Amino acid sequence: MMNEKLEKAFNDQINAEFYSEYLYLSMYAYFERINLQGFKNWMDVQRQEERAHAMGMFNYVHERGGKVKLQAIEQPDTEWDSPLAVFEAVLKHEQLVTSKINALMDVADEVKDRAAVSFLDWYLKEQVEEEANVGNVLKTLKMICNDANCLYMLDKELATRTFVAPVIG
Ligand code: OFO
Repeated sequence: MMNEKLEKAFNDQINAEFYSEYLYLSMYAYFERINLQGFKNWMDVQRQEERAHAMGMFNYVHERGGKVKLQAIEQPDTEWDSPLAVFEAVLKHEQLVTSKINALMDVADEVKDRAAVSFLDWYLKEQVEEEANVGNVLKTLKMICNDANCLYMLDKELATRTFVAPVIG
């Protein structure tokens, strides 16, 4: 059986991961509108990763005898001023998710669920990687955001990102 407080914290995080998928899908729609197909592809891969993160926790709660309670997903933003503004929002969002995973780990610690702490370790490492990846795109955008040619080159690079289903835990 899963501790009740921890179960609630996991359910909140499942919601946050589904919200992340929704947010990146909204960014995908933005890039479709402004016809940056590589950026759109990057968002598509990102949203698939978020779905995998949500389902990883979803399955884990069941595996531990807990109850998954899905919650309403908040409406994400739909408009941004530029690709740079999008990636600034992505970094801010990922930093928020990192703090949420840390808080979830604190609950697992508090109720002395070592197995959950060890499971969540994967998510923490994933956040470090995600923040670094987003930070790199952001750095490039900050250098080139006024140059259409460079934006085009970056779009080509982002078009090469592919989704690889993560092995969680
Ligand atoms: Fe689920 O890693 Fe981003 O938010």
